Amino acid sequence: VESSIPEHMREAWKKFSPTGFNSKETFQKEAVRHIETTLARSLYNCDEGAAYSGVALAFRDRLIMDWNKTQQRQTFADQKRIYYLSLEFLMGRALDNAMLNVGLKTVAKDGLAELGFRIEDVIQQEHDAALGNGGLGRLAACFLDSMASLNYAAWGYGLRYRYGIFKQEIENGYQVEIPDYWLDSNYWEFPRYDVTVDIQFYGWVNKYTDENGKQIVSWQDGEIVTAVAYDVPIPGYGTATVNNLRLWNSKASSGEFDFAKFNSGEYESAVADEQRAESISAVLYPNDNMERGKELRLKQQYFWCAASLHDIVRRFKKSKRPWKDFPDQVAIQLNDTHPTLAIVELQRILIDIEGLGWDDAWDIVTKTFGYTNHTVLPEALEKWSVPLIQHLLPRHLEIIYEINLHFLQQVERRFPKDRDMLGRVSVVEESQPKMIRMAYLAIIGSHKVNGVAELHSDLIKTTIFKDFVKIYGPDKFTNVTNGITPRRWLHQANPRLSELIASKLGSYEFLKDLTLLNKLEGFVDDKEFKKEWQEIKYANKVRLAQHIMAATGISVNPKALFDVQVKRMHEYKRQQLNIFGVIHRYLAIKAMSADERKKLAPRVSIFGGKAAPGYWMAKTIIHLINKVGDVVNNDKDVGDLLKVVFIPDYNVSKAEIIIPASDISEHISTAGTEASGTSNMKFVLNGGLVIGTLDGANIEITREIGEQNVFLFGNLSEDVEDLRHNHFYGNHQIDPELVKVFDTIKSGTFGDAGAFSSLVGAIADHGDYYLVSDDFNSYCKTQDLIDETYKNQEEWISKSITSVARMGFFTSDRCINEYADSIWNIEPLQVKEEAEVRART
Ligand code: GLS
Repeated sequence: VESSIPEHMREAWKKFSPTGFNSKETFQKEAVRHIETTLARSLYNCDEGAAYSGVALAFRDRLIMDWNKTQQRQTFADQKRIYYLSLEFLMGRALDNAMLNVGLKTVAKDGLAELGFRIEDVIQQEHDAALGNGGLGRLAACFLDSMASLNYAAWGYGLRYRYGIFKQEIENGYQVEIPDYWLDSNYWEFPRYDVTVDIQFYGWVNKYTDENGKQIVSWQDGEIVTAVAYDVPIPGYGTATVNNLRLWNSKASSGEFDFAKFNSGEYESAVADEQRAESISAVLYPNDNMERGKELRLKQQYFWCAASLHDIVRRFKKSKRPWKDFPDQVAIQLNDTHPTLAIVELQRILIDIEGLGWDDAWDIVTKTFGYTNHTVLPEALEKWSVPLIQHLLPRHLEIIYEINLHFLQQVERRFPKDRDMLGRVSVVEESQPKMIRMAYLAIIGSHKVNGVAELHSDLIKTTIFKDFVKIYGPDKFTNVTNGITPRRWLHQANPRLSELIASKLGSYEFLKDLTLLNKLEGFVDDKEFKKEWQEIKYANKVRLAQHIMAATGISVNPKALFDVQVKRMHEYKRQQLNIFGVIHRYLAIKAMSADERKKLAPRVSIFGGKAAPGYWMAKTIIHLINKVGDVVNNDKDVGDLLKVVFIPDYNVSKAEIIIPASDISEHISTAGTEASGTSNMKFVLNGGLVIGTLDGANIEITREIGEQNVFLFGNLSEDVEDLRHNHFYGNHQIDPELVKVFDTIKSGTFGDAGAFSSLVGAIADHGDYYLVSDDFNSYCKTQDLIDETYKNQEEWISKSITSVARMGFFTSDRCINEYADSIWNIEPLQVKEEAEVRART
């Protein structure tokens, strides 16, 4: 690796290269030094926040040393790299993860105790990095963790939003959104003011022939916004690899353009330009599984794609290789269609700037990209209007048309008799206005397309992308079932369970190879082990009960069965089915004799999740949950038999408290709608059982852990179409028990019935698109079975242990290896310091 410092002058440098702490004393020294100098605080005004800062800075120093080395090693090795492009990275907190991966948490714990602080309290000071909506963003975060842990040379590329997903408060039962300004005291990012890319918008396309007769295309004028890189270190577990997540921040370009304005006295308009530029990376769009088609969103997408592409190309060009080698050095994975413009941008760079011919360029492009689809919901499939693209990105629109032309010609040659096919698969939808179908563009520009669970990958091949399977053949389409990182979702969230498992398995090796969990099956009949297992679940429930009390003022009994549904609020996820089931239970309890009540297992129904601010129906469901809670929780006659809790502001760090405390969690989407789901995996890995439909990854979880360990219910995805048809033609009777629930709501038991009329009406009068009434009966019966099963705690714990033992498949390490093998064609980079890192505790 080159250096500007002459060889003979490197001695002093090497002598003073920092080494970071490695013992309790040196940790204390570093933390105190940071508190007193970096933060200018002292013994007399060091609160938990300042203690957090000192510890974060001390660990950060250690991390950076490995980070620098990793980057040098990867540059030196000059091998293929993975670039993971995602508009969302739902990282959560970083310190605990850094401690685990640096491997000096015990040292920090003891060191902090002597300084007067509890490590748990210090860790909780950190603000979540919440640059994502839900599963899609959290998946990206788990993937970064796995890529680093497996020593892949990988970069994440995203946007540095000033505001992450909003904070949710509940007022009078309604969701209220509060902006999430998260950047104060964020020690985990490094601005790289010297790494910038100028990004162009608007303008026009100039075409002419130069003196050599060559056709020149140039995109001229318009507006320039500068992208500034902010780097976030991503440490791997049990290895010295620390990868990089590069987030782009937008700022006004400091080109002559602006100076001219300032100088000509247009101060105010220059300031306005500046604010407009900064607004590009200002805020995360708060929709999950829903696209709104806003111009600023398209600007975000192009800004981020273009900046990332130029960065990647710049790095490639340093290697001085010929362009045809690009796909051997670069694999770019598109996390959903949000980065599809990267395909167009690379083609533009290659033909307009680097002077390659169309076909050579296109060959490079398609070998470079892979596209992951994360949903089949029509409202989530991205389309952008042609006039909007024309205005914002005139050259890109031309290239899109040309890509489409080449593609349609190829289709026409293959299917000369199928005239309708051309209209169906065209990237341009012939609507008013015309729309660009981003998913089609992503398929055409990639060499592999994958879904995120088996059922989902089958569905995309037989429904939304059916024609493309005909055109390209089935091999272009593949499945990589999602996974989760066991470091965060077992070890960090549930340290006692992780420790118990390690004590039985002899080491923490299972955190690197999750299939080792299968050895736990040997202990399902071990009385002592089962007791400890149960005690840990109970302790986790006590911790959650404390959180519920602090957050909502509701007192819940940790001995009750905790039934949890936490995820984004969405009609397809059917929180309404759950709350109707709760109302049904409430009515049943009210009608029970004292004897019957004694036999019933007390239950706490726990909900959490954000609704997109513009999604009225989802907000209505939150409102109903809270209103039902108000009535049920204050009904003395019901007491502990039933409590209903809505935990506000569900996020990654709350998930870490909630998930280990569940007895049952709900994954009850209409079959065929939830592409995968990933919290289902987290709950089972933490010893909770699940109630679920045969949807997404529930199917594979069931296959792995055994049908006897899952509470399945409801209709199958292959029957959904017929069932919807029945509703449409009025051949459907609503279950009488559900009618009673509706009558109770309509009678005003939970407050103004008018507030819920659209929710009830959607099911009773408007076709019940999500088939709540079709699955209600089966859902309630399955809930009764859960009550019965829970009474036999011996059996319940056995199911819990067996399930955990069989969850090895769902680690994101397995996913990443599958992507590396079947899509990226890349091998890990060996790291020799690995053993040393793994020896640290
Ligand atoms: C999602 C799906 O809805 C989830 O089922 C899936 O687990 C996740 C990650 O693949 O992607 N798609 C989406 O738009 N948001 C999601 O969470």
